Amino acid sequence: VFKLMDGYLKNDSVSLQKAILDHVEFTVARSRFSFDDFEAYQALSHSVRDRLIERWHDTHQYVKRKDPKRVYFLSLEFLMGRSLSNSIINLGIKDQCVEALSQLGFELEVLAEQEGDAALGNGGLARLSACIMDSLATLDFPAWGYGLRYQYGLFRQVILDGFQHEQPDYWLNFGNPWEIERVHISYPVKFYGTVEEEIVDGKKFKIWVPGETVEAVAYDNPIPGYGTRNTINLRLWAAKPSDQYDMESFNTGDYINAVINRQKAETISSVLYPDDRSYQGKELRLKQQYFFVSASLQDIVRRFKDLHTNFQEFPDKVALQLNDTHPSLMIAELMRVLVDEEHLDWNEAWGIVGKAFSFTTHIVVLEGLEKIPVDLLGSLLPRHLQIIYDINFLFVEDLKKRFGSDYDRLSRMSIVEEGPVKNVRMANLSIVSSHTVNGVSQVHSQILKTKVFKDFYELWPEKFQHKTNGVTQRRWIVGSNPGLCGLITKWLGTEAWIRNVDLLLGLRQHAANPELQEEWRMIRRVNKKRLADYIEAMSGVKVCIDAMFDVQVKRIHEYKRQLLNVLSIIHRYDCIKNMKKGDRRKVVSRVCLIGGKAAPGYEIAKKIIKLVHVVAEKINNDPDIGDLLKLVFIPDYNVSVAELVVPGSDLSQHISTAGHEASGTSSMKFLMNGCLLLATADGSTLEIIEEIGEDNLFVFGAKLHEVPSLRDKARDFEVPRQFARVVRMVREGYFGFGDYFESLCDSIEGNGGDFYLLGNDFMSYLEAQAAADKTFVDQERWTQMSILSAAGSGRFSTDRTVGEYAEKTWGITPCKCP
Ligand code: 26V
Repeated sequence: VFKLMDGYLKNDSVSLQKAILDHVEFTVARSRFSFDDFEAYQALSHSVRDRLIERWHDTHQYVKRKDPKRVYFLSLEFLMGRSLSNSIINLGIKDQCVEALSQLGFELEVLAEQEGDAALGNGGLARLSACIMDSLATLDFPAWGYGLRYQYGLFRQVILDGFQHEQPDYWLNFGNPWEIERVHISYPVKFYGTVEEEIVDGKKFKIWVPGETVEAVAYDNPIPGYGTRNTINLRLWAAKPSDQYDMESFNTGDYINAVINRQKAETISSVLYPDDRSYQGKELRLKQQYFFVSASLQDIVRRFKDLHTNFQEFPDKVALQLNDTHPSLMIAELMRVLVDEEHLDWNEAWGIVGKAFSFTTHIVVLEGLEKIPVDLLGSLLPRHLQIIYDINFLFVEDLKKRFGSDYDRLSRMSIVEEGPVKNVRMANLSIVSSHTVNGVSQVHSQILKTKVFKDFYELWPEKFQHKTNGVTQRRWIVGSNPGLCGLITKWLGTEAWIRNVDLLLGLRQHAANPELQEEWRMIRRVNKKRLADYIEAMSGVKVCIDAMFDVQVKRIHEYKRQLLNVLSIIHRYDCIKNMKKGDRRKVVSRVCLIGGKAAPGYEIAKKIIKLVHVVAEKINNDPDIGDLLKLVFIPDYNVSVAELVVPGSDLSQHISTAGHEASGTSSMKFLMNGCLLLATADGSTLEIIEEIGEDNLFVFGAKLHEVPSLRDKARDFEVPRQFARVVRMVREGYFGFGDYFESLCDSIEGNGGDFYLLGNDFMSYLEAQAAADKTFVDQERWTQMSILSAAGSGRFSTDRTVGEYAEKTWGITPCKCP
């Protein structure tokens, strides 16, 4: 219907308008003379989707014909957020869409708001996956993403009386125009059963006789590149009952219950695990991981076999990137396929595995590493457990040759952890089986080599690489801050920075220019106004946009120290209260915003959320304080809330105890948007300091090398009286709920010591805060720092990250669709 003579859909506003109206009538099934915002959103999305599909097809055909080496980005989590605006921007059809809609009486921005977030992930690791997909597409790399299509994404956070409650995120309720259901692309995934032997041509082979089969069905999500036709695929798997699933129940004659039982198969992909700190050895989680791994590998092997017969060529055509250890069962699965099904001998298969996999870790502390109880693995995947044991046996034999009877070392490095409960250490498996291992910031990669994976580094120094994370400027400037985007383009005289972000450096030379500064402030003010309106709508708190918007938004964790932030806000409040009236005029007004989700079982994190609310209640209703200080908790922080918050912030906080944040990526988004950072010398902040210079942000706190000795001394450390005072206020119920916060206060003052060193960093934190206040008064200086921040943010684009992975880890080159 839509195709014109040249075979492609047209992107002018008239064609788009016709497409929208046709979709209103034939897809949404409404009258083209009367439809509401949501229906218009649906119709527009389908019009955009059609255009995505064209390019996605072309990309596939072209890449298939060229058959270059491809990278498969394997991740259990993707935090994609909304797709409409991003797709329109990357397709380069924004102006046309705006025009087409305006003649129909609609606004693009309003329609975009109709879309719910795709929140198939927890935090940093998952948003990184999404940014990486955008860069892979934009840089024309032959790449695929693989993930799970959870029916329930990350829980929705609802605040009742200041407490977090979790509600289901049934995001598919109103349909999802961005996915393509591929009913014909499905694979059986097997569980349980036994391992037997079979003889083929006189040779013995192990054969897994599984007990249960579930079907994995593909849902494809086109990911368009910017300024290119290349549109890659994010393939997400959903579980469905297979024809064989639970046939026994049918044979017993209980038809209704048998049908109901079949739905159990679907639970595998039903819900995302929301705790991003602890692995609890739950069977469902393990099933999810293997379900993902098995389906993805069958798909990858099928694609390989379409054009190749010799598995020795596999690593020349396939790079398998493990996003943390979550997909690392694929190592055992590839061995199983090669040895048991393809009948390669073990060493050949092992050589192929070792050339195919690369592994990125996103954790800093040993305790954060994933372990799977041997019993659980043995019952769910008996053959895989054997394979892992065999890999380990050969590995430990090698170690013995090298390190003799250094049994401590052998037991630390072993893939199998002995003890009352035996576990498989997934990171050890991943390191042993991959050709490269990398951390996500310079300091993180260093910590891996010297601490977390020290033994492995000593064994294989050449395996250890480093890749600093990034974020995509397409979503985080062009999409979320169109005002700044236009201004940057104007001053650089080109839009080229959207694909080549190093060009942002060109802003440096104008940083002191009053004309740019004025325009820069204007844009930032508009963004602040938008954020202020949102704050008021959601919390009822009116905030003044002349105040400094001071923001900390991220998952709530003790190590991220939201508590330190709250304590300093209490201190600020206390100071203002105790000031003479006349002195209050000198106070720099602040609007403090804190947002983020706590894992449902994380008691302390939940108490921090409650504390923010009680402190906010007191401060915001204190007539002595007025506009000098406001505190607001932003509920249900997610990607689309971030798109609103980031451009409207003046100061953003990244204040983890040194050595605890592997990288941190939200700081990079704030930096790109010209928000100043208040930060500790941790994770990627160290590189940000290197790039923009110490003078252009506010750094404080203990340094990495000081942390261990400070911890040793923590018990004897005499905390500053200002710190003791604010903690006492909380403990003694100044804000109400006294008892309730007892354990929270104990976590920083009790016998366990102040593990995250809040007391220790408090004074230098207050100094950094004071420096921020002082600078804010000097708006010229502030604006200059703001411009220099954005100018120096180029290094923190995933375009750079992905380019480095492609060259140094995956060995792939661009394959640009003409
Ligand atoms: C663990 C678990 C355990 C149980 C199931 C669900 C789940 C999901 C995630 C995790 C590990 C989370 C690790 C993570 O998100 N790390 C963050 O990765 C960012 C990207 O590299 C980095 O910027 C952050 O510093 C790091 O904390």
